[in-house]
Amino acid sequence: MTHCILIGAPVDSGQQRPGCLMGPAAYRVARLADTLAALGHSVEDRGDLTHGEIGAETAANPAVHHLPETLGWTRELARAGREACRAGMPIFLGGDHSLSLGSVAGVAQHAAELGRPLFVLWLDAHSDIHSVDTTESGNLHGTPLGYLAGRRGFDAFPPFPAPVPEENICLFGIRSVDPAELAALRETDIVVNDMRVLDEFGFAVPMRAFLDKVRAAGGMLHVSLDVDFLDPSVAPAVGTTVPGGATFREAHLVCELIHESGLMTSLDLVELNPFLDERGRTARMMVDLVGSLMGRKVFDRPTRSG
Ligand code: 6HN
Ligand code: MN
Ligand code: MN
Ligand code: MN
Repeated sequence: MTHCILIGAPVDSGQQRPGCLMGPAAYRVARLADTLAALGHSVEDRGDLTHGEIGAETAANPAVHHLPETLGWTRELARAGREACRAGMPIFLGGDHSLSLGSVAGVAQHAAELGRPLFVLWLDAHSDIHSVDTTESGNLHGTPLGYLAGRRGFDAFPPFPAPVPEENICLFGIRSVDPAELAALRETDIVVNDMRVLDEFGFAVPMRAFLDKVRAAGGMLHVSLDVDFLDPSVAPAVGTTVPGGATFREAHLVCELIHESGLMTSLDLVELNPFLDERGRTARMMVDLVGSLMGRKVFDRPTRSG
């Protein structure tokens, strides 16, 4: 049994299409807490955060927008995330993906305090490895992986508390990468499981390989689940749909494998835009995936932990 701590993060400053701020409410309406409780977990809903006081920071890159607001969210999420890690498993309810600038900062700080290595699994259509300097859209939801890996180009941000080593980061499901991101990825040892790889080997083999690595290192595992990891046919409620994503079963299998590993210690649910949904089906799909991540299964199967 896990103590699940829900942290609402109605962040929408990281992109320009209104609606992500309704995400936390949609997860609650889709009965996230009941789903977790039915699996035997305790649930504590800490409500929604705000971005707190904001300054007047500016970026050299003229495309960048809403920098002070995003910095405000980053500070608040890092604080709340670190605090929640001490009490249980934080589940961050987004909000656009810029929330991971803060959520992972809090989680990384906590892991460093425990002296344990942190691993990050990025389930996404995109690689999100821009910096404030390289983003062309100016949408800071395209930057969190660059920040948490400790890359350059984040002068406006607080230094990332304990950068995640490149080889501890795994991209899974990607199929849309900007030129500057491709150049960045080529410089790194980040594990890139793009759709080309997953088409050839399936989802289970590369996922198990990564989970085995986390286990062998005694690591903590942060999972960042972007709605657009899923194919738009099963998850239309996202502003950045890309065809060719994970099917219903592929996504559940990934979540089931993560559960069976017993390794996940924190989770982001990001990019849900309920204004784009069809009768709540994407919100329900995401809640069902959390069910699989937290132990829902058809038949008993041993869970490995540690
Ligand atoms: N996401 N690479 C594009 C950009 O605008 O920088 C898309 C970013 C998508 C962000 O997946 O959270
Ligand atoms: Mn505001
Ligand atoms: Mn993303
Ligand atoms: Mn994405």
